[in-house]
Amino acid sequence: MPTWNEEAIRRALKLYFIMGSVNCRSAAAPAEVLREAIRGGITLFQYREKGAGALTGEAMLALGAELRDICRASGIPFIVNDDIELAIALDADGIHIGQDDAPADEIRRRVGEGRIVGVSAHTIEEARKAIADGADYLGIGPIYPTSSKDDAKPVQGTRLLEKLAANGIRIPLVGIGGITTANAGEVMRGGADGISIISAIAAAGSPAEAAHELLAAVQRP
Ligand code: TZP
Ligand code: MG
Repeated sequence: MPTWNEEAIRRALKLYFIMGSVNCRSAAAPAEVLREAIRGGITLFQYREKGAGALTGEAMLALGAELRDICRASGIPFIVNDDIELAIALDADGIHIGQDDAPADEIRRRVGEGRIVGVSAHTIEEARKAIADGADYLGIGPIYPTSSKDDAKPVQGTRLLEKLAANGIRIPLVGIGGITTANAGEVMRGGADGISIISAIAAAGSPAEAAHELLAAVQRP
């Protein structure tokens, strides 16, 4: 298993694509959307099988294995959202957890050393706690309004990103929520190492073109 030092994680966070079957346009197969997104230049992928109509059980596992294999073939790290058993079953490169899940140190013990553990944080206190618990990176948001998460917290712009920087907090950070080519530069200037995206890639007419444009926006903030 590769070692994930801080710099490798920072680089991987640049264009972090998150997707499950419910995020794809109805006619588009998730595997094809992921292949296109990789072609467009995504640097990290998270399998997030959540929301109304999401797959469960064997079907969720089978799609996860298909998406993992696509990532492996292209050297893109594969992260699983929330589900420890699924992350282990898929031999994922990492897991992303929220504030309703167990603390990062407990999650790391359960998924095993060598896997990336990312944590969503909405306040500086949550960020400090996640860092103390050994998180590898933090997801900060929602930065802008999003319709991809039913229980999203209030929109906060780039305020928390800026507050973390002002407090000397240097853990790798990725912004999330409503990010598009039009506002990606603002997120990067706010102090993020990268952007995480669901709909601006998954629901795009061309996920490859969308990813390509987002990567350009991240690289020239
Ligand atoms: N967590 C905070 S906002 C969000 C998640 C999973 C959804 C982001 O999706 P989109 O479509 O990029 O706004
Ligand atoms: Mg959760």
